[in-house]
Amino acid sequence: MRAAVLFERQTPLVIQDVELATPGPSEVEIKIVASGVCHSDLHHIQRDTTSKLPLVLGHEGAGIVTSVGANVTRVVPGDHVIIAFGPKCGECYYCLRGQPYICTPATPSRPHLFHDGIALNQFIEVGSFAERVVISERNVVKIREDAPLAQCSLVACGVTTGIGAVINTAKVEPGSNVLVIGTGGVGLNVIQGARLAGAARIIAVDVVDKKLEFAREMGATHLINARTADPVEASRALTGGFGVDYAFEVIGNPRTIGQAYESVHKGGTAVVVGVSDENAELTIKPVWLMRQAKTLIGCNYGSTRPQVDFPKIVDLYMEGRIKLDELITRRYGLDEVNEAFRAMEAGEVARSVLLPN
Ligand code: PAD
Ligand code: ZN
Repeated sequence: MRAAVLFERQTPLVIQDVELATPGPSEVEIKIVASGVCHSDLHHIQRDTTSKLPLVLGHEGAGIVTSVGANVTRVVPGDHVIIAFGPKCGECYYCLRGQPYICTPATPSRPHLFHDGIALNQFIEVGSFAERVVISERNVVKIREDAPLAQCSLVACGVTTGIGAVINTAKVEPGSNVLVIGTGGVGLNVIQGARLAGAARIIAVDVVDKKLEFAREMGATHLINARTADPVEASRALTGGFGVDYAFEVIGNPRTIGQAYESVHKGGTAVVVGVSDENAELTIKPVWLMRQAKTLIGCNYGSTRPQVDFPKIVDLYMEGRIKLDELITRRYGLDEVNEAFRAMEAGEVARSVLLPN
C-alpha cells in the first residue's frame, strides 16, 4: 500500500510503497477514507521536533475497519470509525484520572510499517497519510454510519481540539466575551465552540482576510486583522475598555500567547492551544499573574475523552448544531499532500482533506 513518508526534515513528503503488518491481538486495520491536513503535521516537517524519522504523518483520520485482532471487542470489520491520536494505554496515572490526552504509556507500541526492511514511525500512533493503518483498538472510536467520513475525519483533531478547548478546558459560560487569535483549521472550531457555549461576543483575530471571512461564517461576531490593528487594544475597545473573559491562542507563538494573556480582564482566562517551537520561551510578570488573578492554561487535544466526545460531536453535526462542510475548502489525493501543505501556509484553505483511496 502507499503512504506519504517524511524521510528528512524540511523536505517534501515522498509517496512510497510500504508493507503493513497484520493487526496484533488488540489492534485494528482501517482503510483510510479521509485524513485532514493539520498544522501540527507541518510543524514536524519544518521544525526539529522530538519525533523520530522516517515518519508517516497524518493524525486526523476516519475510515472503515477492514480487519481486527483476536481480542478486539470494540469494533468489527465494516464499522465506520474516527481515529483518536496519541497513546491511550488506559492504565497510566493520566488515563485513570480521565486525561487520556496526556497518556504516558509504560511501553511503546510496536512498529506496523516497513519500507526496504526499515521500520517507519506512525505520527502520534496514527500515520493516516496512508491508504491503511494498523493501530491500537483503544484509538478507534466507532461512529454512526450515516455520517459522512470526510467531514468526520476533522473530528479526529481540529474540531475536537477547538470545541474541546472551549467546553472542556476553559468551560466558557453563556454570555462570555471570547477572543480567538488565529482562525485556521483549529481556531475556526474554537469559534464554533464559543458559539455552542453561548458566548456573547466572539472576536476573531488573524492576519489573512480570507481566514477572517471563514471566521465570520463559523460564528465570529467581530473581526480584527492583526496587520492593521493591535488585537489587545482592539478587543478592549470592543468590550467597553474592559477586556475579554476568555482568550484562545491558536497559532503557537509566544508573542500571540502574550496578546491572549494581556487581552483578558482581571480574573480572566487565557488558553494556549497553539503548539510553539520546542525551545520557545514565554515571559510573563509573575506579580501581575498574582495581582490580576488571571489564569493561563494549556490545552492538549481539547482535554478530550475521545470515546465520549467524538460520537457527541458527530451528533451535533448531524443535528445541524455545528458546521463541518464549510471547513473543507479542498479535497486532495494522497500524492497531492505537499500541495495541501502549501495551500495551508498560503492561507488559501480553512482545512483540506486527503482522500488516499
Ligand atoms: P492553520 O495554519 O490552519 O491556522 C493558523 C492561523 O494562524 C492561520 O489562519 C494564520 O493566518 C494565523 N496566524 C499566523 N500568525 C498570526 C498572527 N501573528 N496573528 C494572528 N493570526 C496569525 O493551523 P491549525 O489551525 O491547523 O493549527 C493551529 C495551531 O494549533 C498549530 O500550532 C497546531 O500545531 C496547533 C494544534 N494544537 C493542538 C492541541 O492539541 N493543542 C491540536 C491541533 C493543532
Ligand atoms: Zn492536529
